[in-house]
Amino acid sequence: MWRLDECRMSEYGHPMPVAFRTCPLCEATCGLALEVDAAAHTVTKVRGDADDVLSHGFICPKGVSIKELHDDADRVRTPLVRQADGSFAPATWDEAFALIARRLPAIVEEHGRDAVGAYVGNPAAHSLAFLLYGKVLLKAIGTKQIFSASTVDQYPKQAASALLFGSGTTVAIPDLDRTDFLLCLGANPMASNGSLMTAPDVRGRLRAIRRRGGTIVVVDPRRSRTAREADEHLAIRPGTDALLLMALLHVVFDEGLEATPPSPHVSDDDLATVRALARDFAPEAVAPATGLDADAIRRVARAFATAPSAVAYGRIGTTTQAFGTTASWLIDVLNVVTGNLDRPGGAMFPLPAGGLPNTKGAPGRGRGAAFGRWTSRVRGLPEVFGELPAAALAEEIDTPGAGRIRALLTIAGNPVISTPNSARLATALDALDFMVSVDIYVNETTRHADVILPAPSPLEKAHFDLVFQGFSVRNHANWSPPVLPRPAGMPDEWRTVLRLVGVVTGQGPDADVAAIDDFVARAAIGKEVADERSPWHGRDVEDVLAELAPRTGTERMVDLLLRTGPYDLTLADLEARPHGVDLGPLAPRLPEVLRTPSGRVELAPPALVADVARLHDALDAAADADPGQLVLIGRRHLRSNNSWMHNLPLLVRGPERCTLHVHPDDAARLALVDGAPAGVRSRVGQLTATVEVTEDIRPGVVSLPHGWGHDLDGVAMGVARAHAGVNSNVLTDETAVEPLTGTAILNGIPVTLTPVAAPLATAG
Ligand SMILES: Nc1nc2c(c(=O)[nH]1)N[C@H]1C(S)=C(S)[C@@H](COP(=O)(O)OP(=O)(O)OC[C@H]3O[C@@H](n4cnc5c(=O)[nH]c(N)nc54)[C@H](O)[C@@H]3O)O[C@H]1N2
Ligand SMILES: Nc1nc2c(c(=O)[nH]1)N[C@H]1C(S)=C(S)[C@@H](COP(=O)(O)OP(=O)(O)OC[C@H]3O[C@@H](n4cnc5c(=O)[nH]c(N)nc54)[C@H](O)[C@@H]3O)O[C@H]1N2
Ligand code: SF4
Ligand SMILES: [Mo]
Repeated sequence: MWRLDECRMSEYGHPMPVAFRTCPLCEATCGLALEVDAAAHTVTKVRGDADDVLSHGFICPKGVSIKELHDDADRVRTPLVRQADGSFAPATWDEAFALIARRLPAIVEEHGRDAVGAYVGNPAAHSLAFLLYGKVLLKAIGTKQIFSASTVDQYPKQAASALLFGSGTTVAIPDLDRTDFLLCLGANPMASNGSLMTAPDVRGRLRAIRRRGGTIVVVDPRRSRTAREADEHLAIRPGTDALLLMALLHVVFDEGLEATPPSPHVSDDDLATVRALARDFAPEAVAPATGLDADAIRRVARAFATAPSAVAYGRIGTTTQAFGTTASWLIDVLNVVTGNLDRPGGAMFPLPAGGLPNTKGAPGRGRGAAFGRWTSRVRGLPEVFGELPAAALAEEIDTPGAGRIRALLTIAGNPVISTPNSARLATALDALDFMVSVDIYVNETTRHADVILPAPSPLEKAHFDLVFQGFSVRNHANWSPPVLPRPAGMPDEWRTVLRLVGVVTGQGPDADVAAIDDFVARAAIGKEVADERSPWHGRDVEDVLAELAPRTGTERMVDLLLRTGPYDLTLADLEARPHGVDLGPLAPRLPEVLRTPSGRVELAPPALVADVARLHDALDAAADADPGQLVLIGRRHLRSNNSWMHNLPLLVRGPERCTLHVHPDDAARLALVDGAPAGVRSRVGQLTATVEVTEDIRPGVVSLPHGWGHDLDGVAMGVARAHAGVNSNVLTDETAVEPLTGTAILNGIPVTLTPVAAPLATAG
């Protein structure tokens, strides 16, 4: 099934076919060149694809490890079904689906649709099966109990973007390759390879900024690898970015540095509102709370506002914190007020080939965003983008009453490691009547399942990064056919999703997947033919369906999206271009990109303006804060990927990565020793971590990466168990959520540290 795109001679002198495909492992979407050994059903070598239109040969160690992932003997290859003794036994697909069809509909029948919960994890955002059919499945289940990794991640940014621009996928992306000034808050793209900013080879792109005379300022409590690439590093106190941003705006307004007019797409009233809001946040006023020097804030504000172009960009450190949505909003307010929204070198809107909500419907105006259309059963937390907060998943399972979750479906997610108060969630999962996981490992979460349905390896699946092409620093499109055929009996992942649709819609375990797929395609075509702006407007649904034949499944859906998308492209066009199609630098899209009711950038959304009261409280609270209180933040390492790639020897070798960073002053004060264990305790839990004393962290702050803690009973990942580490989410607090989106506060957790020689009292 591989294509002979190119042929190399192997070191033994026989020809080796090379296949090209996009790496699905992170948002950078690098092009890989893979030497294929079809006979052995594997690849022999992984390189960067020098001709890839976006990544130009860049690759990171995770991309190289795709071979180990494919070969990993612990990767699940057949359905697993829990036995009476609690162990898993392999089953056929028919047996697994027969069991699901027996159990799941019965629970719905007895307890209603909301008795079934679903949690969708991060890899689903890179998987065509879930991107194209996940909504169909969730709708078919008909439950409000939908959770995902997005509420431990980026929803604050998407919510702020939806309020400003009218849709949650209308995110303004830093125009990294043309900017003269990058203000990077709470992101470490040198390790993460960029997020909500698809930009392979971040290091090259950052260095190019400085080479062309530009400036980089990084705001982070840690001197991260990105901070080391910067001209200036502001070691902020965790959770206070919104205060800093207010102070930057204060200086811009106070010193008359705003662009005039900043944008024809912003109303004078909204501008006046944000100007008035910033008045109380002079640099001197926020200095104590942020821990930053007022002069430094003034200097950065002036430099940002007077640079030929500039862009503020924030990620995890600004979203999974107490002011996530407000900080995300203020980042864009700073971009707008300084004239940097929608201009080259500023924050711009991509135009992806597969389209987004901002390429559909009437350009320039829309219904805007609505949140809180329903609330969670136990805590009354608001719905956001059709989901409830992941921080509320455990209580929705373990709190009795009507509407309690009794059955759970996890899809490419590991919430036991990734969401706050992991211990509570792990216990709750055991209280379920039934659990199904679509996943490739028996890990901390899936070990609780009754049935695990595996997916093909990434090399056995087609790939098209539908979402992240829409967050890219350059417009491009790249289609990857499978590199290797699927093993006998292994269905494509989209077929598994649609077979689940069959079960939950009462069609039994053997529903006609092809018929469901046709139904979905017809519905999508039906929308296009009814849309007067679609190239298919007025056409006959069956004619269009025939035109797309013989493609089915994800291929047909991608072809459909391309043909109705903003460029004149078909899937066949992309199939002919294995290195992708470059669609040019980002171009201005205002006002066409907007879907707000006013047809403007709504710079002062009432919900966010109201949240400024909490910022005032934070200023007051800072004055009374206990200076000795340590707070915990997270971090990422280049050779790690959330919780699930620690079973790959290439990535875990070398020094221990799951260490607790502690500043020398704090270590001395608390008698903590580099390399020795320390007890860490929070409101919800405690663990023991290895201390790494480093000047790179701000005093008063400690940092532990997330995604570790693999030594739990039942985890069938040999390498990961041997490099278990500890789970930082044992410490994070499920009751601490950002109020606007319910996103978990994962940065800024109050903790106490003790040398481990002093034994800890039991249970926190
Ligand atoms: N404390 C703290 N917690 C955090 C974060 C933090 O910074 N600090 N970060 C948060 C963020 S940003 C995220 S995105 C979440 C991630 O949270 P999750 O998405 O819940 O966790 P992952 O570790 O990404 O787990 C991915 C799961 O998908 C499975 N998988 C991998 N590939 C495939 C596939 O092709 N098909 C299927 N079906 N399954 C597959 C893996 O085996 C694994 O079980 O964690 C969050 N948690
Ligand atoms: N190698 C690797 N790459 C990844 C992942 C991975 O696990 N490993 N995960 C992927 C995923 S799912 C995501 S969402 C992205 C995330 O991408 P990034 O957001 O770039 O992720 P991090 O590297 O965790 O960087 C967050 C930074 O925020 C800082 N920080 C913590 N609290 C605060 C705060 O209150 N204020 C400020 N200003 N900074 C703070 C931390 O010290 C850290 O350096 O990475 C993706 N890429
Ligand atoms: S940076 Fe991301 S996309 Fe690129 S090779 Fe590494 S994991 Fe894959
Ligand atoms: Mo994420």
